[in-house]
Amino acid sequence: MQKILGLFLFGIVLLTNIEAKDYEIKMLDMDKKGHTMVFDPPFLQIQPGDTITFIPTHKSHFAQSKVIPDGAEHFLSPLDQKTTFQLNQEGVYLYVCPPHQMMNMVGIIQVGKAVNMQEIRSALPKLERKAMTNKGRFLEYAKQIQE
Ligand SMILES: [Cu+2]
Repeated sequence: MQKILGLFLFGIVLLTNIEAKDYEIKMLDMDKKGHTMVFDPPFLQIQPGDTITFIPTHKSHFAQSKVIPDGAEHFLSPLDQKTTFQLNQEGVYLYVCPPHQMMNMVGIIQVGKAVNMQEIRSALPKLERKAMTNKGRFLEYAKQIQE
């Protein structure tokens, strides 16, 4: 009986590991559609425990979280370095590329359910105001959030 239980638990651990996924986000001077200073993809929906990896395809970019769910940890990738973060806390994360925030190089990650929409709604217009070019991106990406 104990053996069976052991196998069962081992199976659950395996299953959990298989199901956690990694998502790559490229940091680009220009994407295929001609968008300048852009994360690709700029919006992701993932599950708690999944990881995101920022890929420095082009130089002089990095990623920094700006608004995160309660209890979550902020992330900050070093300049020009491939970096992976695990997002365990459910909710919506807003992040930017600090050197190109004026060009609205920004992104959104939804982890599980969008539990912090009130905070996100008030933060989006404030972050948008920092953009001198590529205006409206944050609001456009936010349309993909599943509520
Ligand atoms: Cu950048």
